[in-house]
Amino acid sequence: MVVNTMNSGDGRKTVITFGTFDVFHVGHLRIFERALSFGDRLVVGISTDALSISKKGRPPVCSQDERSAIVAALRCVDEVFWEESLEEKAQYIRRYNADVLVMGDDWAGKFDELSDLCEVKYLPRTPAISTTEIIEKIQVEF
Ligand code: C2G
Repeated sequence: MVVNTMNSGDGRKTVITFGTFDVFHVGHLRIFERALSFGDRLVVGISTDALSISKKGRPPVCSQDERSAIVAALRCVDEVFWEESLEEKAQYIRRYNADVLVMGDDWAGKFDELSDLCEVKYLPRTPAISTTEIIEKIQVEF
């Protein structure tokens, strides 16, 4: 079900997305740019270090404060907040009056149940770049 009313009340369409964004790379930037194309403002949930460890089984290279400082400084990002749990998306969507949730297609189908709250979109990942690949490359070549 597509919700086509603006949740933010000021006529601006709010897009929300989430991630760890560790060792920030062009794949992260491209998902922000594409996400923003579905609305007027972009709000980003930055996974805390604790959540990132539970998601990825290792601590992020960059601390939550460093990762959020980088994302918050981007022109295409209007606001950042801490994502403390994968199960609290409905609360975050309501808190930020989000009209659209955008995630990479590695999460395809995982958040469909939220489509009664907002539009849910999965976008193709940017090929041939990932934080894991960057870390492996540095470990091998440097
Ligand atoms: N991404 C992408 N292309 C890449 C790498 C990442 O489009 N080459 C997207 C991912 O699909 C995701 C976002 O960038 O939507 C952030 O990726 P990660 O930092 O790896 O975050 P992730 O572990 O997917 O966290 O609640 C959801 C989670 O917090 C998402």
